[in-house]
Amino acid sequence: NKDMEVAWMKEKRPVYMLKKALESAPPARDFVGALKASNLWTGLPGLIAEVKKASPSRGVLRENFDPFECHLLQVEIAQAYEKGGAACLSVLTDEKYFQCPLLCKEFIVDAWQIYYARIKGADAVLLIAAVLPDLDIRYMIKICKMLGLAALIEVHNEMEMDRVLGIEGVELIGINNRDLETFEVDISNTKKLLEGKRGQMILEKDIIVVGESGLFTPDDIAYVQESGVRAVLVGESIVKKNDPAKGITE
Ligand code: IGP
Repeated sequence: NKDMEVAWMKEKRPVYMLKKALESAPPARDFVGALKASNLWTGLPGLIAEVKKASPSRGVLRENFDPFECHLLQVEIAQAYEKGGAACLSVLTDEKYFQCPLLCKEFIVDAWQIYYARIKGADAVLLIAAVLPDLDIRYMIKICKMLGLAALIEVHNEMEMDRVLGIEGVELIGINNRDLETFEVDISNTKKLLEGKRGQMILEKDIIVVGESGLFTPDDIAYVQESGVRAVLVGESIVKKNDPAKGITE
């Protein structure tokens, strides 16, 4: 994504300067706590509502949307999500406009990005097992803990789940229904993985599991909830609605 590259590259400060700036920043908000509270109050999975302009598999989802040069529409959609009862938001990290805790939805490949995300107001980051070796995940979780950020560790298959189970300090696991290599979506992936031995171990550990991608209807939500997820990450189906707040309650 070219927009994304440009945004990251504009920031030139090294880690020690970002650390210094963070000394006077307000603490990150409790991302996991917000999901748990929402799940408890509503009896439904806590919603992480995602704002995105386009996806590589689905193309442009909304026109007039430039999150970096003109983020007004992003702000509007996100505020509508908040009104609609989202527990958290998933955004391209930028500015501090929102009430709900924010997930920085980027491909994190370097620890520097985590500091940068925190500077930009993120309360959680996404760490994708498919792109990060275990050692990096361990190290990045430590940095997140230090900064008060939640780490959403994303897996797509048994093998990645097995790797993540061996890592200390994981409290939030996302199961992506979308295969990032083929873009194929299958919402039974969440159920399949959670029914397996490793899935059961994760649920017993009181790790919050987030069902990710390809969820469109209340039935889809109920379907993944039955297998034990306590939160969901939804983008396409709600970002496309004329009224995203209503999109959530529908
Ligand atoms: C949202 P959807 O199908 O509701 O728009 O999916 C979110 O799960 C998806 O954007 C996502 C993603 C990712 C995209 C989750 N993890 C990793 C790219 C890379």
